[in-house]
Amino acid sequence: MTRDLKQQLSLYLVMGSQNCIHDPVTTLEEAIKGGVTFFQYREKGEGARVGDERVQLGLRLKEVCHRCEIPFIVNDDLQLALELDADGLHIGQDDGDVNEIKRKLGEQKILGLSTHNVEEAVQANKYDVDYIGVGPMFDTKTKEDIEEVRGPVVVKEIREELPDIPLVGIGGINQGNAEYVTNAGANGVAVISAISKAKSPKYAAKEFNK
Ligand code: 3NM
Repeated sequence: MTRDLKQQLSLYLVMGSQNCIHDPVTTLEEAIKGGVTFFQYREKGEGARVGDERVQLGLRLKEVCHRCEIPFIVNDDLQLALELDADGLHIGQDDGDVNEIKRKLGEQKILGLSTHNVEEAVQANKYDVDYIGVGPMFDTKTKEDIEEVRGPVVVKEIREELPDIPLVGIGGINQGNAEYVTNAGANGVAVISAISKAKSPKYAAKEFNK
């Protein structure tokens, strides 16, 4: 796990059991075989596991990530990240004091922050965050409360302001449109359904790397 963060972000799978059509542990294993380089456990929304089941699935998914030497990140929930001893945490704009969260998480851990425009990205860069997510790139049915879709042009605008910040695009990205996001300057793409709902998550991931 010593690779450069920007490289590690190249194919970022975000997922919880509620997003999967196959067993989530198998989905993750297959996706990593196909080339996924970073993973976020996002057990959230309708049908998501709660309580101890959420913790137990997290432990199993972390074990897969570590066996395959990719980072295991937890969505939103600092307490869960600490309990699972995750490699990092991904938070949204309304999740609280970013620097305080990083301090509680641990300075050596990875902290990601969702952003939606240049202003939020510039602000994120002043905080102690390791990478930013930028979305939504395209329309998506996976998340209901998305911001206005402005597309890869937002990545381009952010890249012009912040040439060095590790950045992934998210929202509606698939094997056919991912190149617009990376061509705009993203270090990688973060996807849910294009891999988690694929008949073959391994093949689906491979198709991104073409
Ligand atoms: N965040 P899919 S869009 C988790 O815009 C998430 O910040 C978004 O799912 C944002 O790859 C999104 O299936 C859902 O479109 C991404």
